[in-house]
Amino acid sequence: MAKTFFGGSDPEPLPGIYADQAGYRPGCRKTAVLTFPADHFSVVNENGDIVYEHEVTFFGHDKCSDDDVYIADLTAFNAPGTYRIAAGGKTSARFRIGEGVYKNVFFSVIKAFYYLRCGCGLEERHAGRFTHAPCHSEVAEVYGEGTVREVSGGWHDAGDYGRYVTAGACACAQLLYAFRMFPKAFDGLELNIPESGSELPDILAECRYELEWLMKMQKEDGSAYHKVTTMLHAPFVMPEDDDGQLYIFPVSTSATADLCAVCALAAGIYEPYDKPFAERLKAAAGSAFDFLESHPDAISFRNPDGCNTGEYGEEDDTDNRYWAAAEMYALTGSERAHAEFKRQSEKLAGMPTYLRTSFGHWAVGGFGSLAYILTDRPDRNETKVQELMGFITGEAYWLTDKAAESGYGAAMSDDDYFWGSNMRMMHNALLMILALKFTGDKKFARFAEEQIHVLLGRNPLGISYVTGCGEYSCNDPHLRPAFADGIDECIPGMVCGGPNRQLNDRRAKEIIPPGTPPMKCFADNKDCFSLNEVTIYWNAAAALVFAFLCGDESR
Ligand code: 9MR
Ligand code: ZN
Repeated sequence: MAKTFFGGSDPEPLPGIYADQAGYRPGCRKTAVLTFPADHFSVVNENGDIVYEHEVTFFGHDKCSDDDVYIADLTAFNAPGTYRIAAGGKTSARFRIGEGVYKNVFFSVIKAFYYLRCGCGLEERHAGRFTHAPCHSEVAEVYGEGTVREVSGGWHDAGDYGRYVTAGACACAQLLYAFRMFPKAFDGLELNIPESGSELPDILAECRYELEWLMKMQKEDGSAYHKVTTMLHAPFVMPEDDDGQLYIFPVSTSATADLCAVCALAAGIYEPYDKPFAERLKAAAGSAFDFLESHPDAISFRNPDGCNTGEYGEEDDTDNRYWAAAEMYALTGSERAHAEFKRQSEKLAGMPTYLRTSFGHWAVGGFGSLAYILTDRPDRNETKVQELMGFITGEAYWLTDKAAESGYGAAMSDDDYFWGSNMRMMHNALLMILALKFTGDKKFARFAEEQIHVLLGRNPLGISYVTGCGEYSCNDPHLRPAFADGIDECIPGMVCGGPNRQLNDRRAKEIIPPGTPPMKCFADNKDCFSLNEVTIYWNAAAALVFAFLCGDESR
């Protein structure tokens, strides 16, 4: 069982040698971090034999953790196996060296979506011990109207049981792009889900579960309801025991645009496998697009009084419309969609560049840029494509500098440690992966992989932020079924939010002492929802990076 780690004010449970607990691939750079001085380190195998020795080098002071960092560089050691690093009488957590070291964690972060399915039961043959009865399958009341609709299905968003259109569209898009860009990673990836064994790749079956729900959230006029949740977050009960009244909350243009975008993207991807489904997706995207066109002003969503579930409110929807237009253009090649893409691009030109390079959940323009860059429509504007690739590559260069300055190799600065910082770190990795594709510069591959090392344990708390993945991994996330099921081990493959210097929940403020360095503002404590909750769009962001590591041969 994974050891519970409380972080914050608790004494440091680990010895100060921090490695990626999944491990490292032969031929790749392999470093672990020591937070104490030592002359030499050893790599020790499972029999306790020393198989490699090398000197430790002093990196310097690391700002985000306030640690003095020393590096154990074992790049030259490539023999596959299971090891620990030893230095100064201390040893690291276990890790592996081998080609397939990310395979299990890649599988787990994707299987996690199945565990988050809503509106069905999870059966033992697919879910092992983590079963539950069907949940949230009753009709929901349209808030303010009193009518009801059937909107069952989709994934629970997170540790709560809400289902939110923008968040869901974004997570689904990440997975679909992972499949589109790195199909090799999904070759033979059997998820053991109810749909397994059909012609449709399992990853697409899992995404379809969400897409079917998203289409239920679309109104007859093409617009999309923002979310379906209870009025207040449920207590820590199993999903089938959450019996609060379900409400469907009002339409927003960000939800409508994101639904349009992801359905258009999906229509192209499912077309070779399931034409009728692709047609339905295309029709849904088309009617959402029509709605947006006839409603040029943003319709924003705000939680009504008395509702405390996720808001995902966005005042401005330019980046959402930009994404929708780009996907519609890529799917249909229509002049109308292209013109709309140009219009939204011009609007974004007067706004910060990150709006065209971000991948969710509050800024989705990166998907729009990617859709435009990846399309092979002959009339696309090549100058625009170069410009967009330039934005992404420019950011990626800046990120590699950041990573090089960090003792832990994280392409992150103090300000990046906010709610869901692991998503920021994974998005940064994605920008570097895209820059690798655009430029062929191999240093991007190396720095992208460094972000995974940080996620999986080479960090100042020595914790793997993915449940069930690593000897010292998060095990107590803010995830309702993980507690209500009475099983000590958490459902595996859940990516926790990560360090958050803003400490946005009461418990985090109580247990993390003032002045704690940003990269240490974390506790694996279920009450600290602003630190260790899980969400579909954090998992999906990590899945994309793992797909690169498992499916890209260009390194
Ligand atoms: O991930 C969201 C984060 O960026 C916001 O700062 C935070 C507060 O608005 O909300 C997070 O999203 C949560 C959502 O509102 C409800 N489901 C759980 C999400 C993750 O904590
Ligand atoms: Zn449910």
